[in-house]
Amino acid sequence: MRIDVVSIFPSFFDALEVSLLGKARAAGVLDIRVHDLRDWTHDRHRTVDDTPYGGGAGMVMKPEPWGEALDDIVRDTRERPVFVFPSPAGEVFRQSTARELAHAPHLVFGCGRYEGIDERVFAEAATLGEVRLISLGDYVLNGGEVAAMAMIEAIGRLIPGVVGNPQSLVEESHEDGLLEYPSYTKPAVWRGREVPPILLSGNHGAIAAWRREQQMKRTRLRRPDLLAE
Ligand code: 6GU
Repeated sequence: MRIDVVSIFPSFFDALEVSLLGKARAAGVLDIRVHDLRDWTHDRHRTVDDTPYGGGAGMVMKPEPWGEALDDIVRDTRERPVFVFPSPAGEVFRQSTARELAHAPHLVFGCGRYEGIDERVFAEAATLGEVRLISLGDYVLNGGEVAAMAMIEAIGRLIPGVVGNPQSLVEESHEDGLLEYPSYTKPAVWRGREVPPILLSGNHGAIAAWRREQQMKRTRLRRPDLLAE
């Protein structure tokens, strides 16, 4: 999978060089290219923003650098990419969103700052591929970078060969619509706290039933909204 990222703070994405995603990149499973939006400016100050038409607080990202950046990125590709613009005004990102996007051969993340990107950029991107505005949830970040990082990690780990043991992908929170069961490791007693004895019983059927029950209990307690769905 190829992923392009456009941002005025490319160093936010340095962390993509570590851990599982870093290994997948080094192995050529993930082709991640991070770009500085200012490389597509032409003035001495490398200006990417301007005041909003109609007035109001804050600044809006100018369309011209975005237009040139997106044109350059699609120039050497055959398939139409999916453009993801992280935005608190977008649809909410879920595990199902990650699964959908993991099938795309080419993703382009456009990270906005300030009050957002000139709306015409989204219409322009829609002539080059599919456009999705996606939010991490109902709270406000300073820009799309941290949101894009979260999405790239959630999507990237679903790509075959990124996570070593594919079974670890199915046995986790949200994959089956429930929260994950509690986990324990050695020692069996730590600071007077025992591991639930059933996990030491060797009875695999009973362990599976206990884990399922724990998943249901936690989900009812912490995320009743998931059971309503
Ligand atoms: Cl995707 N962007 C910003 N700026 N804030 C957010 C968000 C995205 N998701 C939640 N809050």
